[in-house]
Amino acid sequence: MIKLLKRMDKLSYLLIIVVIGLVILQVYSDLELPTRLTNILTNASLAEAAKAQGFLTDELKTTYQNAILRNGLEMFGFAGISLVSSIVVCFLAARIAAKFSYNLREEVYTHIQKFSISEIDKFSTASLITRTTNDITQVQMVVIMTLRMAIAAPTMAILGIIKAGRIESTANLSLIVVIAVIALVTLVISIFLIVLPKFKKIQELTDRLNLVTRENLTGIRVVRANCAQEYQEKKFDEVNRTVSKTHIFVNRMLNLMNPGMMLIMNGTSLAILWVGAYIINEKPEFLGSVFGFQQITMMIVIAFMQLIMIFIMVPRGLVSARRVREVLDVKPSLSNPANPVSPTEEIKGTVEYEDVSFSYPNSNENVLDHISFKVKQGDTVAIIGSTGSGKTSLINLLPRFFDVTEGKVLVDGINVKDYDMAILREKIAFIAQKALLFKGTVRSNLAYGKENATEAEMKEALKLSMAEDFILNHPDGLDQGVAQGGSNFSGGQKQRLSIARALIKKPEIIVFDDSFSALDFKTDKILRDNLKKLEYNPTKIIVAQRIGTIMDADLILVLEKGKIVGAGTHKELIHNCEVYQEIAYSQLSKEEIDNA
Ligand code: M5T
Ligand code: MG
Repeated sequence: MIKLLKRMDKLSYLLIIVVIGLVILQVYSDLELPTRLTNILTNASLAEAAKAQGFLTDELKTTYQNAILRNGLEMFGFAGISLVSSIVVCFLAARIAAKFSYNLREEVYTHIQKFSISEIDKFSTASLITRTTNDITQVQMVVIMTLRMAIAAPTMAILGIIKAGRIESTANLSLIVVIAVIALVTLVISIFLIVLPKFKKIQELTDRLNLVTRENLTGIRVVRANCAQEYQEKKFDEVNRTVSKTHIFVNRMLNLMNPGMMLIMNGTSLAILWVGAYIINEKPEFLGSVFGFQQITMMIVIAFMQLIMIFIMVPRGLVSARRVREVLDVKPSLSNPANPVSPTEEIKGTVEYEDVSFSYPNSNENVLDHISFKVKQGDTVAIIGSTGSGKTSLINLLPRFFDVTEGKVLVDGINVKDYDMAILREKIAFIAQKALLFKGTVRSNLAYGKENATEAEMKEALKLSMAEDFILNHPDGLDQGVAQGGSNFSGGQKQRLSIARALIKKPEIIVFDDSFSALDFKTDKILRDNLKKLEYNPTKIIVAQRIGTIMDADLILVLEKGKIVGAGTHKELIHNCEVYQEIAYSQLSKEEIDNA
C-alpha cells in the first residue's frame, strides 16, 4: 500500500497536510463541546442551589446567566467550526483519493500495454480488468476512509480519555469506560479474524465472475448455436452463488458488529448515568460533570468504532493493493534494449530466421524446431502446413510478440531484439489470423494503420484490398459504423478491412496469417495481383492453407510439427516434397498441378 501511495502527486501531499490540520481542528472543537455543557449545567445547578438557600442576589443571577450564555455561544461556535472542517475534509479526501486512483489506473493500464501475450495470460484478461477497475476502487475507498478517520479517531480517543480523566469526581465512571473499550476491542478482534480471509476470496471470485460473464458474452453466438445457454447459465450461477454466499457471510459477520457496538455504547451510557445519579444525589453540583463525562465517553466510543472500521476496510484494501502491485511488479519480458540499434536505410525488407527454436513460456516442448530461411526485399514467402504445425507461432516471432528460445530472427540484418520495438513494428504490417476490428468507424479503424492517413490514402488501401464495393460504394462510405470486434461485417469483409488497415501503413514487410481464408477464389486472386503491383515493393510473408494462394510464391516453406520439411518453389516441391504433394493432391486435380 505504501509503495502504491508513493504515486500521489505533489498537490495531493499538500492537501493531505491541510486535511490533517482540519481533522485536528475538528476533533479539538468536538471535544470543547462537553466542557461547555458541563459549565452550563454547573452554573445552572449552582444558581439553583443558591436560590434554594436564599442568597441568589440579582448580581449573582446575572453572573450565572452571562456564564451560561457565553458557554452556549461558544458551543455554537465550536459546533460550526467542527461542521465546516468536516465538510472540507470530506471534500478534499474525495479529491485526493480520486486523483490517486486516476493516476494508478493510468499507470496499471500503461504497464499492461507492455506485457507480452504470455504475461497477459498469466493473470488472465478478466483478472487484469478486475484489477484495473474494482481493485483500484477498493484502494480508493481505503484512501478516503483513512484520510477521514485514521487521524481523527485515535486523536479523539486519546484526547478524549485525557479530558475525561480531568473531569472531577469521576473515578468510578472511568472504570466503566475502560470496561467498555475492552469489550469493544474483544468483539472486533474476534469478528475480524473470521472475516479477513474472506476478503481475498471475494476479489478472486470477482475475477472469476468477470471471466465467465466475458466469455459468455463474447461467445454468445457459439453458445446459442450449440444451445448451450443452460450449461453457461449453470456455470454462471455457480460462481454467482459463491460470490453472493461469501458476501452474505462477510456482511452478516460485519453486521453482528453493529448491534454489538450499539449495545456496548448504550450500556456504557446507561452505566454512567446510573452511577452518576448516585454521585449527583450526594453532590448536586456535579450534575454538569456527569453529563459532560457521558458526552465525552460517547465520543471516545465512537472514535473506537471508527478505528474498528478502519481495521476492517484497510485489510480489504490491502488485499486489493497487493493485487494491483502484482501487476505493476511484473517486469515485461519483452522490453526495449538499453541501446537500440538503428537500422540503415540501404537494406529494406529482408527477413532471416537463423536456426530458430521456440517453445511457449509455460511449456518446455518446442513448437518450432531449428527453423532457418532467408527472404530478400520484395519476395513472397509462403508458409503452408497442417493446423497446429506452428505457422502462427513462426510469424509471431517477427514483430516480437514472443521472443525466440534459441537462434535469431533478423530484420534488415539486425536482430529483432536489438531494435527499438516501435521502429521494428513500424516496418512490419501484421494481419492476424483472427481479423479484429475496433468499435468506431471504418475511418477510425484504418487510422490504426496510419494515424493521419488522408482520405485518398484510405480509399487507395480499400481499393487494393478489394474492400471497395462494400465500403466506398456504401452511402456512409468511410464513416460506416463498425461494431465491437467488427461483428457487423462478414468474415471475408473483416479480412479485407484488416488487409486495408495493413496496406495503408506502406510497410517494408507484410505478414498475412491465413488472411485470405475467407475470401472467394476470385477476390483472393485479384487481391494477390494487386499486392504484386505495389510500387514500394514490400516483402510478403503469407501463411495459407490453399495451394492456389501460394503457388506463385518465390519460396514456399512446408511446415510439419514445427520443422521445415520442404523449402522451394511450387515446381520443386511438387516433385521432391512428400508432405507438399499430399496437400497439393488433396486440393487440385492432376491437370491443374501439371499445368502450373
Ligand atoms: C502451434 C501451441 C498450439 C500448437 C502449436 C498460439 C499458441 C499456440 N500454442 C501454444 O501453446 N500457445 C499459443 O499461444 O503451438 O500452434 P500455431 O502456431 O498456432 O499453429 P498453426 O498456426 O500452424 O495452426 P493453424 O490452425 O492456425 O493453421 O500445438 O497448441
Ligand atoms: Mg495459425
